[in-house]
Amino acid sequence: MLLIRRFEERAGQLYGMGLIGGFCHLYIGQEAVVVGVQMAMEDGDQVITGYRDHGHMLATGMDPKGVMAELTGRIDGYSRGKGGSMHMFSREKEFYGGHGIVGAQVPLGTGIAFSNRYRENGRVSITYFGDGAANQGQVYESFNMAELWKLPVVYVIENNRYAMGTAIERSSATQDLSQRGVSFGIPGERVDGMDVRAVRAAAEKALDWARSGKGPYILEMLTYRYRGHSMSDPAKYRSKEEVQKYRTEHDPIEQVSARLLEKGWASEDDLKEIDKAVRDRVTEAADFAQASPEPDPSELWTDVTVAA
Ligand SMILES: Cc1ncc(C[n+]2csc(CCOP(=O)(O)OP(=O)(O)O)c2C)c(N)n1
Ligand SMILES: [Mg+2]
Repeated sequence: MLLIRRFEERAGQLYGMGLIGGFCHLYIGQEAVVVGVQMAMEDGDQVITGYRDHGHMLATGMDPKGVMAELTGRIDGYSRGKGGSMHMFSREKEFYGGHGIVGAQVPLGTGIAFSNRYRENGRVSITYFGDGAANQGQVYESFNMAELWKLPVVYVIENNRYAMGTAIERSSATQDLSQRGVSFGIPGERVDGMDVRAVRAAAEKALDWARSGKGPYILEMLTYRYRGHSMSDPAKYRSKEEVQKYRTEHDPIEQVSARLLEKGWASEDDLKEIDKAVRDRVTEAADFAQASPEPDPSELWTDVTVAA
């Protein structure tokens, strides 16, 4: 969680310095979701998500150097500098993007689950999407097929209460998103997405369900993003007090630090050392990214389409 937090802070800085172009959606505040789910996963399980994807990549074990180099549009990035923040992939780590079209990853993630079922490989597709995406039609077409064919997919809805500048109360007729699968017979659960322990426990249950052939499962993670929707956000749709309240009372990392100290499992010095090690890793990634060259203009025609 700390690696994601520090990585995202640095990405925000590099963006401010003009080193990252295009879109950039930071994951700060939501770290417990991907980390708790990842802890429940087995090797070979796949992850797919939308454009707020840096945390998901780091959680799968993708190299921060390659992610940062991609953000800065360099040749050593995961998509050789041509995908940027929203379009990175790693077959090795079973990470399937990175998708800019809201909700588009849901049928794709369901398709991955179909492939798992077809091949009987025992893997589960973890398909993440937001509270805004939960109102997309394609989500419900996917739910129908997933339950009909008992596909091994866990839908993780990251409900951070806003879709760009629109609060969920203004856009959703029903706001308990864990129940969005009821008419298809898909079970769902609401989870405190700021508590990594709660996320892990719920994910273990959901993954067991899907892996044992019972079909899809929905986890609605109640979470919060501290930063703007993207790097250009007028921040007029919520109060500073609301953001502050989440930061001080629910921060996923602070919760863990406080628990470690309270139980005597770590000292202040131990925590400082962990923070330093993480900061060093992020600095190394940022230096690597800036030292990596931009792609040659001839690269414009490579890796863009795959000939059959
Ligand atoms: C089909 C489509 N419609 C609209 C947009 C513009 N858009 C980008 S992000 C976003 C909000 C989605 O919010 P949510 O699903 O809650 O995810 P979050 O950004 O909170 O992680 C919108 C409307 C888009 N990219 N694709
Ligand atoms: Mg949202």
